[in-house]
Amino acid sequence: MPHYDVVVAVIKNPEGRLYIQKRPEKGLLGGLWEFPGGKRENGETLSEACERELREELGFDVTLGEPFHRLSHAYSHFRITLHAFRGVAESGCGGPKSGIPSAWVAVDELNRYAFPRANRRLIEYLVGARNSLGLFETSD
Ligand code: DGT
Repeated sequence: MPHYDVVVAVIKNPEGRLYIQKRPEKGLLGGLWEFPGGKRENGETLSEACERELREELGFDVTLGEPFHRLSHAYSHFRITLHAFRGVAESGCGGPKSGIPSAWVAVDELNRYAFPRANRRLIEYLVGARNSLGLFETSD
């Protein structure tokens, strides 16, 4: 079974909200929300891959930080290791380069969005670690 290293960025803005975007309706995991990122290509380090994916996907600048969480997940035809990096958007609430929907959400709102199965443990981690990660809770 093939194995891929997948890098994603958990990007926060000055309000402590996180950037998510919607995968295209057609294709693998269509219509689910995700953190921006993708598969590492041959010859890239994980952070190089993450920088590239963000350049390809996002219409705003991100300062990429360290990987802070890693997990493995098996789909029916392949396995992934998901590496989550911290990212900081220095200003405002930018969006994707393409026209796909996106949102800036508080960490406690993440569970209102349907994510790929592999993200469940990452989101649980984010909710549990929100204070140490400097993420804010919503007041509603
Ligand atoms: P490609 O070249 O069409 O295979 O696509 P890539 O490398 O741009 O990226 P993508 O997003 O299709 O592949 C990432 C894999 O990881 C895919 O099997 C879905 C899975 N995955 C699970 N959770 C996430 C997430 O939060 N973000 C991203 N980007 N992928 C996720």
